[in-house]
Amino acid sequence: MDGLKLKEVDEATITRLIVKDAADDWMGLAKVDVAVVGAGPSGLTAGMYLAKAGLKTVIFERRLSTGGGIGGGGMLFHKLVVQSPADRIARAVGCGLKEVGEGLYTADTSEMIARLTTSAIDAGAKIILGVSVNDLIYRKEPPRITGVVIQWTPVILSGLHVDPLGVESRAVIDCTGHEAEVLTKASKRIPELKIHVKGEMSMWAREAERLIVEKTGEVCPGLYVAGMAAATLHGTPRMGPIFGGMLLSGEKVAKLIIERLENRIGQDL
Ligand code: 48H
Repeated sequence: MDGLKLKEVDEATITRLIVKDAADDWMGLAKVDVAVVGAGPSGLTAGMYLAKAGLKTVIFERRLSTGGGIGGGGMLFHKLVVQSPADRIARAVGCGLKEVGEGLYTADTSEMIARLTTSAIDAGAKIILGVSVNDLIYRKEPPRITGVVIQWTPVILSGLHVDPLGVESRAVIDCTGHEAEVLTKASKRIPELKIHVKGEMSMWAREAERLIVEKTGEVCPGLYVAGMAAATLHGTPRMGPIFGGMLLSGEKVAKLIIERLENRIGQDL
């Protein structure tokens, strides 16, 4: 280490740099095109395609890491299964696949998390960790969702009452997985939306994968569902550690929103 010349920096400078740069980002994040809730496979895929299309996209993730349920693989074995045609998306993000049968592949969980995450970031999506979405912003006549209500996850865990902040968005996607947290909150707090969360059904991989893509879509104006949250909303089966449906669901919801927002350019929501 002889001769190593580290740039000298004091603590106050480090603090100012972090606070100023974060504040600059948050000024932009107060109003976005799309707020994605959850950085699991469906949320990261949706975020990537939305950002690629030029939409200002933020992904709020309540944990301090991305990937959601990918990391657990199948019962903690570090592999997951992807089937065609979702291998196209895995390849597009650069994830290595091992062909184990016709149209059937395995992948390492760590690589899938890393590739989906960097692809979303490279496309321009902003991923904010440690922030939970715990409510929605809505308007009446016609009833519609116009953003998300956010809070630091540690504040929620502490049980302290701290008023949250609102982020306006033209579309919100519930990609919160099994809990369908956003839709569950909306079903209780905005009854006029008539959202009924049925709860997911027991395992049937093939049917579940087909239905998850079919059920991905708009729930009410401004609010969309993708990934496992769609199974929870519509009462369709779970699939276990096969992830093609999650990638295709993320892609489908992004396409729907891109089409919808492009048709609405210049119109007030
Ligand atoms: C911010 C939140 C909030 C909140 C939750 O669980 P996920 O991986 O979800 P999907 O739908 O992208 O993928 C599902 C898949 O992982 C899975 O579980 C499968 C295939 N199961 C099959 C089976 O049979 O069990 O990711 C959701 C993410 C997580 O990272 C959460 O921490 C996060 O959303 N999240 N973030 N605000 N309110 N709620």
